Amino acid sequence: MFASGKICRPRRCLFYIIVFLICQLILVLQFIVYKRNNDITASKFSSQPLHHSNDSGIHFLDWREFISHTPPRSEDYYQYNLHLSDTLGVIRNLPSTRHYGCMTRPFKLPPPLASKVSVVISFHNEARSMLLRTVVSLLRRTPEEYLHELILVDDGSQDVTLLDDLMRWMDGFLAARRDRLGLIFRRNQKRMGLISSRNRGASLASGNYVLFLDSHCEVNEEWLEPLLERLALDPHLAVSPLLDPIDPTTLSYRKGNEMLKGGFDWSLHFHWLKRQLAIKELPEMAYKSPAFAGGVLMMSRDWFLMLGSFNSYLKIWGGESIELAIKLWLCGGQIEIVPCSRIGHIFRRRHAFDFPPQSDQDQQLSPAQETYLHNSKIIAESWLDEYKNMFYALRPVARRIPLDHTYDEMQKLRRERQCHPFEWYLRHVNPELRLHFDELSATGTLRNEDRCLHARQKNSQLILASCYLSDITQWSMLRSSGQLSTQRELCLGVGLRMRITLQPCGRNETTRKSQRWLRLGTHLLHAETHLCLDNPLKDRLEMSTCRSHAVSQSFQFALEMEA
Ligand code: LR7
Ligand code: MN
Repeated sequence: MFASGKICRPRRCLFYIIVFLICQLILVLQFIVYKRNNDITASKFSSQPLHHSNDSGIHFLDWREFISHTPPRSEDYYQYNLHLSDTLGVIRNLPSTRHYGCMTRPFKLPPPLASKVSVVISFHNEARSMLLRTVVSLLRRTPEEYLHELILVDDGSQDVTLLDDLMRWMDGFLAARRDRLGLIFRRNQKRMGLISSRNRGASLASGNYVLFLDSHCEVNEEWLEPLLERLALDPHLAVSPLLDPIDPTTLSYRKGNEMLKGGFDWSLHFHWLKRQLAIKELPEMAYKSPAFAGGVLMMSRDWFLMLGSFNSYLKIWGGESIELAIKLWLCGGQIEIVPCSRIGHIFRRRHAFDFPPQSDQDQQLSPAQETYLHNSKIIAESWLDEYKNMFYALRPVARRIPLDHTYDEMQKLRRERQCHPFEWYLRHVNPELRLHFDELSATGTLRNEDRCLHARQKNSQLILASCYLSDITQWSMLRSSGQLSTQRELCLGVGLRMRITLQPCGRNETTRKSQRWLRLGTHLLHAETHLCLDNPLKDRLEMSTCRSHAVSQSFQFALEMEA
């Protein structure tokens, strides 16, 4: 048409072309501005402040300025890469780690007015850039109509101006949205620990749900919707998202494992347990879990308060989510992990803070050990009933840790809410932890020198692996009947050519006889063959003639039951 010169004369054509090009340019510019504001990626550091003043002309803090007030500290102080965190910007794109199935279906959302969420974050000595990224990821990736308020509790951080600066920064960042979002800032003049701080935050919450979050997290796209969908089904349910690990050195965001459930062992340490898929169950479906995925959880605020919040006798750090999990299950609640909801968390290799020494600090324990034992002892005494002996047997030093209160309150709660005994939890929720105590003579890991007996999940093979004392998947049990079994009800026997076998534990006389072991000091003698369990090559069990001083024939259980 241009060539013919009939429809469009050359000057007019030129005009059209210029208009067309200008439109294109505007589109490109809009796209660039959009990218700058929304997607500051790890590789593309932004030099652009997000907001630094509002219409009233008041000067608000620019995020770079906010971060620049970070007091100089060594890397050890935070236990993650501070420099990288500072250069990463306030938000970055995260890889989508959840299952494809989560993206292809809409979530059934409850009405926003009855599903307002209060997010509680307690922090102690967190780097400014890290805290900011946690907060901004929440603000950007949470539907406004559900995010009711943010409650930030500064637990006595050394950076004393942080909270004030953060308030100023948030005012600028939120601009007009400031009126629609509740912001509560509190500072503990004296450090109280995360458990009391979270309780303090929750007591101020006015939303329908409370969510507790660490201060070095990044929530991923559409993290809240799958949780809300589940919570709407049952007012007594509590949910955890699936945690995606963020590397403390590279800050790279990886995919968390959706085949794990939360659990704990008898020393009351957190453990992951294997999740088994039921027939027709898809990996992305929400699943029941004996404990939360770490300390991130969301539940009805009223239900949380009714259960007495986190046990306020627990000190500083540790055990509170296990305690809440036990009391929740026993008193009529349930826990689910929801793999369609993803939150990234920096798993630090060691604590980034000190534990204050106890008033009557045990000289043989570090303050961190003593605090954890103190908290575990409270859980054992409040909830474990007769099974608390299992805890004391594994942690005998806990017996001498003084507690400054009695358990009347918890017993009252248990009575009032007609909570089940702990036995119920073992039977219905956490059978992995269940053992038949009456019949047991010894249990725990079975150790020969520095190796421990381990039953491989895949082919039920017995191997010797390094010892993780509290890994319950490595626990063996010696019953009073002489049967020596692994956690999954398989018993050790001796088969053809004196080979050690793992077979289903026999109930009849004949199989029982071939599965009977006797103890001669630390030796394990097979009753039928009169041979001893031996580990001559350090990686394979064999049967051989008993030799009284052979180290390779000496096996110790972590836990001997009292006769
Ligand atoms: O004295 C303190 N006061 C605090 O406010 C000590 C810590 N804290 C804050 C701290 O800044 C952080 O935000 O408490 C939070 C947890 O402390 P971390 O991150 O140093 O320890 P952690 O990651 O090992 O925490 C895990 O165990 C804790 C036991 O009390 C809590 O249950 C945490 O929630 C738990 N974190 C996770 O499981 C990661 C998932 C959370 C998310 C998202
Ligand atoms: Mn953490």
